[in-house]
Amino acid sequence: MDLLSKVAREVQKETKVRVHRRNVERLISAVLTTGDFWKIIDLSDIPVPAAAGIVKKLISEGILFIDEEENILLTQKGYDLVSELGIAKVVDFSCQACEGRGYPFYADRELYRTFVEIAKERPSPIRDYDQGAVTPETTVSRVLFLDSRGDLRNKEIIVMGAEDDLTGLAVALTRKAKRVLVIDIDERLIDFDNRIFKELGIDNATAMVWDLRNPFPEDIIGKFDVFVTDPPETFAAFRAFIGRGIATLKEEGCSGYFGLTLRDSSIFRWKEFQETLINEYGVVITDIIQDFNHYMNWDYHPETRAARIAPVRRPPKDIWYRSAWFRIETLPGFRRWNEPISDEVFYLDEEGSTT
Ligand code: SPD
Repeated sequence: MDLLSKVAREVQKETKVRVHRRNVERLISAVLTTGDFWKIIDLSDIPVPAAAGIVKKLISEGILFIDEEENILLTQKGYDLVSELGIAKVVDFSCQACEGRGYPFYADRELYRTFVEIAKERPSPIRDYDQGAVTPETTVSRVLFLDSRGDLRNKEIIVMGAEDDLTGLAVALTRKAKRVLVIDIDERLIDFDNRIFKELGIDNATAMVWDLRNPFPEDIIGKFDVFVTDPPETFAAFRAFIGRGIATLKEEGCSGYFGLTLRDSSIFRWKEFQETLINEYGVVITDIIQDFNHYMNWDYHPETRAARIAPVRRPPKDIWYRSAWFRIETLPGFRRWNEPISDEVFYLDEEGSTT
């Protein structure tokens, strides 16, 4: 067995996070590109525990080392391996203007300016609910994406469990939807939205406190054209946010949007998520835009498992936490899931670490 396969196997055994040989190869590519641990994760697209495990294992194999400034670097043995295996640096030719999304936030300058101004007073992210807000550029691009796919104008839209991103507020600000309902567990965000709706005279939008672990009441089931959410990556949260989101949709041909990250879940889990969407819920994935969502760093990082298991103490400086933006559509015979969640594992499991 070659070294990369051995590292993958041992890291998987120790961390319980599923990884394969090419994850190790990609991480070495990332080290050729940056010495910053958090950017290495960003470029490797693997969960933090796996990245930390691979870096530590490659250090013990004499392939990597950490310098006094906590940069992760290749040793001479590492460079020899890179040359033997033909491992190349990570390159990125994605569009810098739209930040790789394909939906430039500046296409609606008025919305962007208004949103940025209002969001200055937003409540800060808290650890209790795994909060970590996306950039204003991301939020506005989400709205433009919805609009471009025919999922905004005169539509009834529910935004669930993701209002730290203020996507429901941004949708409401366009005044193009027929109705907007924002649901979140955090009363601070609900009060913030309701205050802005009142101040701006937006009377077709309302916000309501709800814990998504609880089933939705009947007056929410089957009443919306579009749902938007951004769950933590555990299976319980996937069901509570996305299963319940699908349950709010009126009929076939309705759509749902959500973010899924590879920083807190593996590509193996993505396969299981996708199987659940297709086989259990009866929906189809129409779009996946990788790295669409850019999250601003959160103040509680030093308290997280991610910080504890990292091979460096230096906290992230730039944006490193990103997620893909999914769009799904219901098909005839789609199933509405609205069961209670009793699972203890809601925000964190072996693959997640940033809460
Ligand atoms: N705890 C870090 C911030 C995480 C924000 N949630 C991202 C969910 C992606 N589906």
